[in-house]
Amino acid sequence: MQFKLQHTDPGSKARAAEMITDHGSIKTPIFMPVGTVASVKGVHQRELREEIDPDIILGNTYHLYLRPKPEILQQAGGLHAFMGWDRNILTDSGGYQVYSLSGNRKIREEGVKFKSHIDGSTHMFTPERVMEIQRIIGADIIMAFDECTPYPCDYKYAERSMHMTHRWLERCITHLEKTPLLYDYSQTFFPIVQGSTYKDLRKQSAEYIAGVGAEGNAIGGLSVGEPAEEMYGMTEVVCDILPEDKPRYLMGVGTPINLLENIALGIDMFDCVMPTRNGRNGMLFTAEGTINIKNKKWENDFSAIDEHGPTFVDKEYSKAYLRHLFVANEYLGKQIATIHNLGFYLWLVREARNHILAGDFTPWKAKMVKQMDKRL
Ligand code: PRF
Repeated sequence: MQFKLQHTDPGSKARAAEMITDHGSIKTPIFMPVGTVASVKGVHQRELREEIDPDIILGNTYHLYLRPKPEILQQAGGLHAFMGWDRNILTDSGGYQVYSLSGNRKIREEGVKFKSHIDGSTHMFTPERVMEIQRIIGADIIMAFDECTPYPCDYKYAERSMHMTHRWLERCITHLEKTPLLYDYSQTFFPIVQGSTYKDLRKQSAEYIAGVGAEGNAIGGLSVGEPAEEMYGMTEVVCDILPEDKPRYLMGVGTPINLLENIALGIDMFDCVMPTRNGRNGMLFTAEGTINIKNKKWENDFSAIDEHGPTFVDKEYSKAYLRHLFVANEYLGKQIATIHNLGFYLWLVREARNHILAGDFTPWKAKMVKQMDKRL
């Protein structure tokens, strides 16, 4: 993978860059739509490609391992071929999904024993197994197996967990080197910084991760319930240590405002279920603020969903119509809201990139944060 830094913002640490893999170019900052089970929920690949237009999407090792299972993905020729997506894919390692299973898993040095959320069957993820599965899934960017600590987390636990994540990282790297590529394109491996909300642990972890010399680096364990200011504090400490000439990925973040604040601190890549999940619940993100489309106030508002929005749904449908679809619980409502939200998130990071390149990211960000903070 190549990483070309194109411009750094004079008023902040924001950067515009380009990543190039065997599945094409990724212009950063980027938001990766979440396609957990080989589908960005409710969105056709054609709509994704032509309307939302992301250079990369995300899949989840945990879910794909349980269903359709690695064997089927290997027979299909990997996830790209299986789902009909010829641009980039990143897979998360399962470190976070397993953490979300709380009552149904046991974390040990060897790995994590967990119960499937589908049928209750017992499985074991080790760093080695997770590398093998990610080879089979065949994403362009694959993630280290880590432990995401909860919030709040006591210092001793956070410290021990961070060291285990570092030991797991060594096992991931050793095993990955022994596990051949299965398809005719390469894969790039990203390690993950942990350390909860403790600055000294974050520093230690970032130094350790930087020392590994990977082609890109990620920050985990944030956006798990801590106040936004605390998240920004951790991102800042870590970004100052992670190498400047490699992409930085902040996992599972966040709101549109979180994206802009973290871009300003030097983050290049994001993913989050918020635009898709909240969209299915009737929450729309716009440049002027958030909308709860189920609210009665939209009942007879025949204006476009988002006059300035980038996708066809924004202009073709009215707020009153979309509200009706939600009230009537029609599938189409969820589909329209999802396309709108993803279109908005991708527009936002493209705009951020344009303003970084133009040199006026900082004043633009201040204006946007103020606007997007509103509830309409
Ligand atoms: N680790 C992994 N994936 C993640 C996280 C993490 O800590 C987070 C935390 N917000 C989201 N996704 N592997």
